Amino acid sequence: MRKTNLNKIMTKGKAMFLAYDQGLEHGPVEFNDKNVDPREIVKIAKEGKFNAVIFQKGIAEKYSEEIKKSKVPLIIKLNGKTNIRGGEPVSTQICSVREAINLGALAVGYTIYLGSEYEPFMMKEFAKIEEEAHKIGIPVVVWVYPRGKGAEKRKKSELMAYSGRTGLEIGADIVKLGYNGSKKDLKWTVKSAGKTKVVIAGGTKTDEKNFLGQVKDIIDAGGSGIAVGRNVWKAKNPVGLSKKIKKIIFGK
Ligand code: FBP
Repeated sequence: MRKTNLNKIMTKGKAMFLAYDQGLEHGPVEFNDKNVDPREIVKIAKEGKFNAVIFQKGIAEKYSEEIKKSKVPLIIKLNGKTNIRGGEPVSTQICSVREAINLGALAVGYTIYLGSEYEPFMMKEFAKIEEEAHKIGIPVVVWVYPRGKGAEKRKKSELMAYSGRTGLEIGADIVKLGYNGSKKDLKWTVKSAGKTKVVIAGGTKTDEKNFLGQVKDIIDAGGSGIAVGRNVWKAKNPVGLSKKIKKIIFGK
């Protein structure tokens, strides 16, 4: 087992990741003429000094030249789904650890819907990925999103900390979760996640002040940063906003 090196995708335990898998998760409805082009995202990630950019394998392969040239570290999401099917949420593996590494990934990501009828299936797929990636020292990021029948019955405050703890228990290096808006809950979540780093997702586009407030909350709570998409690449000035995020996370 090789030691997992987080330094390639984090700076002293902190990170800002630019997520761009929404084309699969939500469809191009999220995009405008500019940000529909993955090259625009690579540009924002580079100029905004993100620690890494997160793509699905198709974009990683078709835009490999641009990604390599930018020198922005790459995280490849190994599972995904569209929002067309409906029903109990389930996300299936569509890329292997080996394929991701061959495409230049320095870390891999996977989503688990906690509380879904299909939770055991995703746990099992994740376990194989985690074992394979850690055997060769590749960091694993897990998106833990409570959804589906089981999650509906539980309190949001409980679920956020449970998501963080799940990341630790299943062997993720970084757990990405949705922020419920309570700083107190977020502190408990970070504590519950122990040595697993916690980053928050951005969610639907909100005003800049509100979004930067969330970034501050995660840092105040002892968390590691953000893995954000829409709030950055949908912003009027994505690079300008990235600089503000960077200042909150890294103090400069
Ligand atoms: P955002 O910052 O745009 O919310 O991105 C974070 C993310 O986890 C993406 O990686 C993913 O595509 C999307 O949210 C999933 O969205 P949803 O919450 O609708 O499933």
